[in-house]
Amino acid sequence: MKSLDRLFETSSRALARRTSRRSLLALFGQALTGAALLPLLPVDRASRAWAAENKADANDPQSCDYWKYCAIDGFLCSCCGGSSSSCPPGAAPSPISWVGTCHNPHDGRDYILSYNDCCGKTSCGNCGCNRNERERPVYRPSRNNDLNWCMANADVNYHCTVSVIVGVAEKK
Ligand code: ABN
Repeated sequence: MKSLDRLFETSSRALARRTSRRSLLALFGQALTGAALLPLLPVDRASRAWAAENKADANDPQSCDYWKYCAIDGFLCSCCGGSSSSCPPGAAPSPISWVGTCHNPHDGRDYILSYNDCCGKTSCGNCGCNRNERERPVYRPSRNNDLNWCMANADVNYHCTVSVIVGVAEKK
């Protein structure tokens, strides 16, 4: 143990002899600058590039990233025995709904979508999806997706949600 102590003592003394207070301060400054510049170093952006290139999910009606689902909140009917725009057998579409505007990456146009809840069966539970592009507070109910739109149906049980194109959004 003593030899270890001695080793540390001699190396510390040697370092102290070789190093002035000013150079220690300089070293400290360099370390600080290095730490500050660390976030500027190039990072692996491969995953982000992968996501940008693979817009496959924007094409998949069973994926929450499907382009028509930009303002949906609920279970995707396409994962519940229906499709992106039709209710599964045994469930009835709500006659009232909320609307959103989604960008279609395929033709570069913006579409107005009606999000109707499908009602009359218990909650589907598959592919829950909550996206809120341009969603408005609940006091603007037609632009809000946090409501059970089966409220006007004879059977108010919520099953899943569809998205139906109702028009093309005009650019001003
Ligand atoms: N519009 C979908 C939904 C249904 C029930 C409760 C909240 C949201």
